[in-house]
Amino acid sequence: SSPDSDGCPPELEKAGLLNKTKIAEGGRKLRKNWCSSWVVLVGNSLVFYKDPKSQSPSSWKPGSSRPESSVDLRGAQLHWANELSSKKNVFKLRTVTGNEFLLQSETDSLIREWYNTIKNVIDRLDRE
Ligand code: I3P
Repeated sequence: SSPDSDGCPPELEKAGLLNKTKIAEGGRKLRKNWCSSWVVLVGNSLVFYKDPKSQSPSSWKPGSSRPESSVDLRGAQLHWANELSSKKNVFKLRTVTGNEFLLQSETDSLIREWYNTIKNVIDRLDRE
């Protein structure tokens, strides 16, 4: 994203591999398609990249790979959503535009860290 008013690029808060599926687009329900995704939280956005492991080594260069999609966290809602999946450790992220994602990890501590970090960003933006 673009530099802030102080001229500094937004800080990278967190990055890692999570399982992801989009379940709604603009409020319209979608069929689940779980994929492993490289997720980066930077500034006010959650940015999704293809899992580098699913790409050929030659096609993936750090820094030059294009995001698949990105989510604006301003006004977003975050909820644990284990009832929405047969998988464990699932939370749902809903954007103001009505896009909904499920994110999941087999590792309890990891998913809790992601939940808390995203929640902190959403809460900070709510107070602005
Ligand atoms: C879906 C697939 C998903 C599953 C989903 C199934 O079937 O098995 O993994 O979600 O369950 O419908 P398909 O591949 O035929 O689309 P979970 O893994 O999150 O349970 P759901 O329809 O109950 O959401």
